[in-house]
Amino acid sequence: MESALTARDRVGVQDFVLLENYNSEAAFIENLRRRFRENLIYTYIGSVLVSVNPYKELEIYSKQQMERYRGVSFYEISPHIYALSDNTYRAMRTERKDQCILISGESGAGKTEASKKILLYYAVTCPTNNHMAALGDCLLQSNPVLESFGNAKTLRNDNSSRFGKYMDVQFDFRGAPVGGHILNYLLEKSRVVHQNHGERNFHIFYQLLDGGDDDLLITLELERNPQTYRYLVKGNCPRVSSISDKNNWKVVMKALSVIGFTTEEVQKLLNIIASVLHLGNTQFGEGEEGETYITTEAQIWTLAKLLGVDGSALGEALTHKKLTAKGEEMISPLNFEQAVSARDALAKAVYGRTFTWLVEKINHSLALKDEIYSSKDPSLIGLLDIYGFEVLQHNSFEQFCINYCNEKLQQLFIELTLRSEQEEYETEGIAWETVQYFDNKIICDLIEEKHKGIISILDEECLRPGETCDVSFLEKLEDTVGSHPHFVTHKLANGKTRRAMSREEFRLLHYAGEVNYNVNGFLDKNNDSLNRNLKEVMCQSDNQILSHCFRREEVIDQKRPEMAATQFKNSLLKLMEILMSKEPSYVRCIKPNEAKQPGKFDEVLVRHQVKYLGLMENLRVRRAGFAYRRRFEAFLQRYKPLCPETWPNWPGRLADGVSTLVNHLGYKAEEYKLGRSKIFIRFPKTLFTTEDALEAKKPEIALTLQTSWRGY
Ligand code: AD9
Ligand code: MG
Repeated sequence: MESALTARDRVGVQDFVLLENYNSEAAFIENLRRRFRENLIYTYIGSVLVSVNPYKELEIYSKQQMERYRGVSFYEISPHIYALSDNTYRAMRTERKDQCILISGESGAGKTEASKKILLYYAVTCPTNNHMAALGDCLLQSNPVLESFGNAKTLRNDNSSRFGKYMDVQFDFRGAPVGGHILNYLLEKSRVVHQNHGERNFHIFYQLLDGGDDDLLITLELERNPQTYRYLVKGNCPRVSSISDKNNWKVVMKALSVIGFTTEEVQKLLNIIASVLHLGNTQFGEGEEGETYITTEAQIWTLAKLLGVDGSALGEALTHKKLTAKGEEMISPLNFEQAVSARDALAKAVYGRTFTWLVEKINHSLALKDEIYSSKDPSLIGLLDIYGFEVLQHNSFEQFCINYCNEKLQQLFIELTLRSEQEEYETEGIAWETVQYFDNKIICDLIEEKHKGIISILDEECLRPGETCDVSFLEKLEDTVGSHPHFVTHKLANGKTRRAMSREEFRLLHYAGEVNYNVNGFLDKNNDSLNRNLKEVMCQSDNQILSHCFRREEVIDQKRPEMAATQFKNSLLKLMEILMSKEPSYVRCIKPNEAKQPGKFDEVLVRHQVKYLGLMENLRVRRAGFAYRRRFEAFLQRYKPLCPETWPNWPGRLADGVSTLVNHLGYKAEEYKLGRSKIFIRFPKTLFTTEDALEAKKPEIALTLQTSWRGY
């Protein structure tokens, strides 16, 4: 039999707190690498689960595996996303406190896959409620729908989430899932009209063209070839080898019907998707006097039919804008660029609002229906799967928002892990030792502070009358936050120019690394406005989805809605409140290589993520005092065979039993402390020695102990 030591050498430790050299990043990464090589993709840092994307199907997600983890203590068997799911569920049930699972990591690291596995675990293992038997299905089926409309192939991930998602699962008093609710965050709408090379638009477009039957495509007046559509050709990437658009189309159509979309609603939804494609093919010409006209007349009629609006009004609204000056309405023609941008703005608005409608509609199906349940306060588990930190060749407004969101989550992580660690020491009556860590609050403030932060400056610039442009925004930033230690532009303090940066960029020194943002398009994207006459046309649509999305009040109400970045900021602040009110668990996902390949562990890439996810700090905090902690009963139960006085049973107080046991084992005073309900052990070595003693005693006591917690 392989000795315990060699097993540890081969597969590493299953909890980083057990690393002898917990301050060494090299040891940390070596442990990850060993485990990854053995297909052991999960490792703990205390209660945090670190997951490395295997980029291959592992046979660890079966129903039998789910059963293995049900009700079993977190540390007794190998780390798993199911262990974390189960632990969270039990904490919700026993402590009657709402929980949330925060999944973070960069694009392609496995966040969405992790969230789906958690949801599946609950759908399969939780008791079902006869009234609500279909709810688990609805919960699960919401994923393919939202992925179809909200995910896309990017250079980093073939199925990249282009929106943030927070989902609450509600449980009744028996622990059966009875309801759900989704909050969505900032869909990357710019993708509807533009994609970078090698990337695609949202999956649904390709699914419809590949999977929709001939009759459907005829009705929608669509060609099968995606390359026919200007909104689909930009990335020059109509097919993705890892994706079957045809099969996924079937999956999505089925999912829509399970969730409760009627045939009519699906038809209306598809009309909208098709209309976006036709909109992209609507082209303009320039007349002799600079006026713009539509060169694709026939397209406009198809488009109007699909959008359920009047064709000539639509044509007029795409080429003219309506202004109100001194109480009088005036129509003024758009120039070529303005018409193109009005068309693109309409496509983005139509798609973006339809996506929000989809989420609302799904929420409607997931809502607690039965009064019995809504009258009682249900318990919740929230799942957060939000876009990961992103650094592209060219970073724009979207990356700015995504990375800001990751800063906020990191801040929450720091606050909550430190806070909970501190609280645990306090409740157990053990002195707390301070750990140095980088607090990224300074970067969050730089972005979000009222009046002085980047978002406020951006808003001001959007609202300032007169000539404003992206570059004037950059100048304003330089004036206001130019001296901030996390902000850099091409201007050096000595008045010289930093050559490596263009005059259109600013750089933020994020907690996760440096990112250069190009200000081109910032104002437009933040403004996110649609000409009033386009809104007027749209709110008269006889497509119910669109008339729901474009309200009359919006046209009548002249008050300017919040700008995009401020809206996002406010929704994130609300999200932080929601998360702060719950007991958090963390999944920290790591991407092993850029090539999306199995078996490849790129050390530089992994090291970078370990750094910016703050895993070393997390480990240091966890190890600040004690490497290992267990409740008295768990500790005694496991090690009692090692002491004649505690074996087979200790009749007295648990704390005395543990004390007797560790005295017998020869623990020195500096090696451990007894809290109120837990034993804290300072060094992993102490525990390894105890584990080895238990291993040696196994044949003698003929015990069927659980698998050793430390090996696998
Ligand atoms: V993004 O920020 O939305 O761009 P995610 O969500 O972090 O990103 P995702 O979960 O989509 O990444 O994972 C990317 C791909 O990695 C998946 O499509 C799978 O092919 C692969 N993956 C991720 N996790 C697992 C896993 N546990 N087992 C097998 C996996 N494959
Ligand atoms: Mg994702």
